[in-house]
Amino acid sequence: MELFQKHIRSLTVRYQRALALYRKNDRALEALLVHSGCQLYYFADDRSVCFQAYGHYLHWLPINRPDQFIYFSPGQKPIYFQIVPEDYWYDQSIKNASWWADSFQIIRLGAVQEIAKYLLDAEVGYIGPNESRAAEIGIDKSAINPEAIIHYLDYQRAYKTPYEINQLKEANRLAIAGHAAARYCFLNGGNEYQIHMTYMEACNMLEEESPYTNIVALDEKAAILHYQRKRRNNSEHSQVLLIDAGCRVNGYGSDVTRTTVKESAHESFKSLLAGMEILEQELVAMANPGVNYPEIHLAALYKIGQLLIELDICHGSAEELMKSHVSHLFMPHGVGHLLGLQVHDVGGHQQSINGAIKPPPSDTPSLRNTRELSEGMVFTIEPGCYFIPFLLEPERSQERGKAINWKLVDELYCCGGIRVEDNVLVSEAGVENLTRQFE
Ligand SMILES: [Mn+2]
Repeated sequence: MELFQKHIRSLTVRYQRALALYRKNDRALEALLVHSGCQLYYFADDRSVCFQAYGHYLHWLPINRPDQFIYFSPGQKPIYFQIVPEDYWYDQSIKNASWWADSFQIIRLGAVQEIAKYLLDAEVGYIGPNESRAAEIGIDKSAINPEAIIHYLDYQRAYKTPYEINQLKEANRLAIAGHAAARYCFLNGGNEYQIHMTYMEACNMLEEESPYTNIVALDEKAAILHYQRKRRNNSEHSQVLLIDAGCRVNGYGSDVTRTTVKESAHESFKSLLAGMEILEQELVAMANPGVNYPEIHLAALYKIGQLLIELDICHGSAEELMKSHVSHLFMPHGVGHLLGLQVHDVGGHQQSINGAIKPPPSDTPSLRNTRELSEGMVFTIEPGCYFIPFLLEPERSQERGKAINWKLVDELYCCGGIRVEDNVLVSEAGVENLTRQFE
């Protein structure tokens, strides 16, 4: 697979630059060892925690397994230290597919400690989640996750190679098949559990293979942003489904949310959903090179204010609702985040390779992306509008609560809320919606 080879070549250039940046007490590093991570266990138990390999390791290799290592040294083919312990409790075999395996010199070992003899006297840095593992291999403490290198790598992760974009597209194609099946299940009376299982089956996916825990919320539960349960009770009278669910392909996750209503749902809520669908696509169209991501966030709040006024859910002007933060009560999260090997990908607040941070606006501390958009970036656009009693009720007796039509809000609490989320690529041509192209 030529695209993967090109991807590895791009990574090679990045890692060379990252190494060039590092110099501490006049010492340079000659090589980097990138670790997938260690298997974790629950306290006082032999049951293991579901393993998720570290992002910078997955960037090189689509093998989601503990204690695998990439050894990068400039001018040398990257080495994959493939650790395959002898074990009859678990399947430890790893199948090397030529499309990725050809890009590495593969050294198969039975135990992590055997790596040490390959490192010899080289000054090797360690990139990974487990310091004690690094120490076992003989890495100097000062060379574990050197800040300058991590900042550089985190920052660059936002720019996807054509190989990565292909993985993200495929992850979207699969997710859309799942969303279509979930919608059908809901319209035919399925409960949260059944909708969840239908989604998983349509994506041909196990829970541990999914990029994040599916959010499958009916009616009032749609107002809980990360609602994590799956109710099995009778749901034939449910009016609203909010499902936030993705798929993972070679480590790359999609992150897609759809809201569906039945014909019999509250008229105002149906209009709100129609408005949110349009609004979301307007926001996607804004995502051009040179735009600061927080501008899209502010536009979302403004447009939601307009929509709430148009539908008589709020009174006044969109400017007033922004100023009084009433809009924020209806969308209390950021409009999206960087996407890739992690669903909330790294480097969202970083402004440069040296780690300078631009924090999110103080009224939306959960905005996970404050970067300026440029070609190759992939992120989500996910405006939402919710009826959250916890946020709205205290305003009933307050001055700014006068801007809210409480009679209508009381009727809409049972509908929960709306979120519409697509995955977006900034391309040469401007914007590419990685999600809607499969619908
Ligand atoms: Mn998301």
